[in-house]
Amino acid sequence: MNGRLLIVHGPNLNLLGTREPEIYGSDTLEDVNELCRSTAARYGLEIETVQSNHEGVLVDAIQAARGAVDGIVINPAAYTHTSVAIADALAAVDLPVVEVHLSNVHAREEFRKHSYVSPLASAVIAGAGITGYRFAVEHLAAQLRG
Ligand code: DHK
Repeated sequence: MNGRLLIVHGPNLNLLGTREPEIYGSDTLEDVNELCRSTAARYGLEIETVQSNHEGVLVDAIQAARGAVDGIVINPAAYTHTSVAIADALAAVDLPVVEVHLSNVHAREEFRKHSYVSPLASAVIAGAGITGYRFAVEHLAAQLRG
């Protein structure tokens, strides 16, 4: 299978590895990207990745995904709970989306339980740590295979 996935990382995920490791683990963002890359390769898929701390940059990256990739894995991080703009961009590009959270957002503060992205996602994975990204890529690969 040939195809491409876009892996989108929201704000503060550039600090993975040093940021609250008891919540987010000790793997770095590069470790996450490498896991996505190696998992995707098993299915003949390539990945592109983007991380930004800026909402508009993430919106631009999602818009650019239309016609360029076959699916999106996104951890919108804090924008999960606040961003109508990111949700609207995901709806606009009409691609399969998997939402990933490293932590179990449902076992944390009340405000983390609401996601603007979840209604648009074909799967939502939370609390599996970095392995959640592997599950997300595998799920999209299965979906794309039909
Ligand atoms: C990452 C963040 O930065 C938080 O703002 C979210 C998410 C949870 C995660 O678990 O990966 O609330």
